[in-house]
Amino acid sequence: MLTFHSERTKKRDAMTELDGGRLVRPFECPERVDIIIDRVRATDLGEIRAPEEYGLDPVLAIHDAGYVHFLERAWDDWSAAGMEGEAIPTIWPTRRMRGDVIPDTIAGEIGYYALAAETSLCAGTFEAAQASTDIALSALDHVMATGNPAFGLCRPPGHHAAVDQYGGYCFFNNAAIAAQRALDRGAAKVAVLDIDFHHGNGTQDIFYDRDDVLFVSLHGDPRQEFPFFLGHADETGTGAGRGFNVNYPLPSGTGYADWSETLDEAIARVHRYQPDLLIVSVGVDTFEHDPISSFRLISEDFTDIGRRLRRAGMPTLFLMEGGYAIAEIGINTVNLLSGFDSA
Ligand code: SP5
Ligand code: ZN
Repeated sequence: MLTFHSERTKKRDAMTELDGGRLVRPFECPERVDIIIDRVRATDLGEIRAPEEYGLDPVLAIHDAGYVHFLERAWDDWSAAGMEGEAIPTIWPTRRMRGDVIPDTIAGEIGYYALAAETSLCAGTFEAAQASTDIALSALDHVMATGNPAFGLCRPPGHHAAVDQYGGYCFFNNAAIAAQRALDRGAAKVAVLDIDFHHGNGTQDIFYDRDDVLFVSLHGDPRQEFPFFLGHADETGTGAGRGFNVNYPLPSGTGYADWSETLDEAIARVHRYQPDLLIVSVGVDTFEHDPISSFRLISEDFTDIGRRLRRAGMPTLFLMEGGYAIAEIGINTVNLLSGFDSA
């Protein structure tokens, strides 16, 4: 399988993540990409290609223009305001306040556009987010042109990013941007299957009232796990989108027996939809040793996931999302992709 990769993704190298009341080095770090690409090479998964540049138009087809331009200038504004650390919000338009007036200074704007505080903004974030989207779109164009699968080694990830909010390490929603381009280029229906440990709140929200994108997600129950405020089983879509959103929240400690049974149900739902394209939001943070997650998949399980996805028999685009057990991230990710190729 072809992999799309860019060194530009490493322009995001934040120093800080707010974790347990301390500032730690982010779990979502540039080495993730190095380790995956080393494994792609070591296993001869296939050719590695650089992405084309698509500019901001496909990003603006999903995201709010004020949001995109905020991200473009946020680091400069934060620095110019004399802040000494990386950019972290401290107040949000929560319940009982107003969310309809956007502040015009950086300390307020950042709370308006952030959905979580663990994700610091730093120099290079915007450029890396654009590179990540270029990777997704290049991989999409390959799948659409050839019908063959492709892997977009996106970083930063995308599935938590909503129309006008970043967080959960995500800035531009790569899967949503790719799905929209596929529709704009002639696909009638796209399915997004999100197998990251965390619920893809951004992707769900973007397509919640639409029937041209089916969103199906397996994830840690939001009663216990990030992002906490979306991802319940009763979220099934609204308006035209009713019935086109499917959540499978699973308890902490879920192992592959239960997880794979749920995957088969999810694949059956996707199959009934008969999409022209399947986009898989690939997180390998379901791994037993992931430092921030609580499922119990082992490395061999990822190979089996790939095989099951292949049997679904659809044109498939894989986009990287989470996975923070750095030592095994290459093995787990490439196991999934080579399981797909070998089935
Ligand atoms: C793309 C993706 O996987 N984003 C996940 C973002 C989760 N961020 C919050 C994680 C909080 C985990 N706290 C665990 C404490 C371990 N020291
Ligand atoms: Zn995740």
